[in-house]
Amino acid sequence: MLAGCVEWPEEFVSRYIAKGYWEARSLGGLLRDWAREHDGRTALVDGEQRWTYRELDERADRLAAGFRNLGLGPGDRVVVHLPNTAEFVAVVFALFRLGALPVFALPAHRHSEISYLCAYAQATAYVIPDEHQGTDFRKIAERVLAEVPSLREVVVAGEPGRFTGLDELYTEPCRLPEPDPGDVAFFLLSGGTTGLPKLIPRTHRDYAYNVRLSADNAGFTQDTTYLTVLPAAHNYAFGCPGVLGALRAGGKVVLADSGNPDLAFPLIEREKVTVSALVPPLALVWTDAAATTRYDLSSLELLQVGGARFEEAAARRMLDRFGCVLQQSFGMAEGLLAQTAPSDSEDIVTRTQGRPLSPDDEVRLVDSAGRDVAEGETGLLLVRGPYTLRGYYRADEHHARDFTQDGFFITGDLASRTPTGHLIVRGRVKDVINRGGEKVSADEVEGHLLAHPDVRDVGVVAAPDALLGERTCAFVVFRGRQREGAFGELTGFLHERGVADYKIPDRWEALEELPRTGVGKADKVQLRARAARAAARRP
Ligand code: J2J
Repeated sequence: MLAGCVEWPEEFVSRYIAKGYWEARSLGGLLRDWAREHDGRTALVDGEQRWTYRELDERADRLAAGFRNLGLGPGDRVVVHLPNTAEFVAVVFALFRLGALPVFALPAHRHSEISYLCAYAQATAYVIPDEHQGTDFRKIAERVLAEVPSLREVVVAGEPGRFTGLDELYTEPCRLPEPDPGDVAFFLLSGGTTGLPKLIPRTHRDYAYNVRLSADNAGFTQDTTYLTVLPAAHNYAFGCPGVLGALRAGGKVVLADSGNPDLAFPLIEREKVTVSALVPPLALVWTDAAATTRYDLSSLELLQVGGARFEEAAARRMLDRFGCVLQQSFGMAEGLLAQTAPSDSEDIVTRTQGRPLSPDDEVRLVDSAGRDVAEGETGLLLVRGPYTLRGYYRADEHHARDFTQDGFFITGDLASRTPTGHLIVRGRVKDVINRGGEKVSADEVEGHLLAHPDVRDVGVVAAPDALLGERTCAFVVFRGRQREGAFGELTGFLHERGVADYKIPDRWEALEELPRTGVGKADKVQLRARAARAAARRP
């Protein structure tokens, strides 16, 4: 396995293979099988572009050869920062075939995140669109290129400027050895447990299993049309079952740039979409918009909702409005995936986040002393299994904080379990704000703010919010007197540092001092209570 990654112990490897969970096929090889089986059927729809399975397969081969000509090879890290486009799918499969390792950045990321990711991964290449939603990604690339010594190539989908155009890369396919299915295929970005976001290595065989389990659970077939409105580079939309699940089944993937009903609903009608995956705020927006829409949404059979807590009342409203199957999803880029099943009762799908998908997902709920809690009680969720990581990439010094000695991943989530084995997410102990499914690491935002000369101390916490579930609230202690317009200036400062928009605090408050715990750390329990009171006063 790639240096810097933690392998499953041998007894687990043999068990997962013996039980048929892990197959001897790489992700790039799987696309070859799917293309052979589904050949002339439509695989991808992106605006007016339509690619068949054969076309996607050929493009992946020709691009793989192009990346090789650029000097990339097995094990090289490539930060892929593309929006939901057909090119995204072709690029990642090309890299899979070459054995180069895509690192999935989200479209909302900016210079700060990309620079961090490229340096952390020691990336040799960075793949971008020319421009997306008003941002020139080539400018991000210029800055990152100047800062990260390992970075050699920037590849641009669209107008390349001084860089290499993606279209120029397509060339005669060449024979490439199939990567070892047990090796890392790509990296996902962690939503954060503690500290800065970390990289999650996913292997070909563990991820293929994840896709197979979730596609089977959701009942994907050749007749599935999956609408991708969340970022395809996020685990949920990529492979739970998402884009890969639909391709595996021989279905059709429709790529959309956002979940805005003005864009999504006409696509549902035009492409006869049968399934899509949403985060809770988007589910609320869709439920409202569906009441008055003139578009025909009757093709929808299944709506998945996950990424953050989905209130029972909202779930029931959604069921009533759409009259299709609702599936709750509690997943994480680190692995574990719990989902309700289409055959579950209305109570189960509106009140729980479903059951772990593999019979070999070992889930423990423990108290602060690490003992299993009683049936029905809430505990810290630990997990070990055939598609859950055994260690973050190059994170030796934090390993003991994120994993138990016997290899359980400490998720930082609090959950309880019903007698039927369904999980209910109750909260979390990790220092992350879950802003409607988008994860904001408090440490990361605090670090940026502390870099401002006027800021002496800062504490970033979640405040409750009706639409997003949570919003980000920053408590700031200024050096000297707070200047007029100070919060506007801090917002501008974060923008200048290239921090993604969704991480900019929604609320600000100045304090003389931060409340402290007995050991002198910022008392986040008190700060959260304060943020909640403020939110109740001015929603
Ligand atoms: C409460 N919290 C949830 C839920 C995730 C499917 C769905 C989501 C993700 C995802 C994913 C939640 N209720 N239903 O990868 O495949 C919070 C938990 C979890 C963290 C993981 C998938 N579903 N969460 O959201 O890696 O705190 O993955 O640990 O972005 O989101 O975040 P992420």
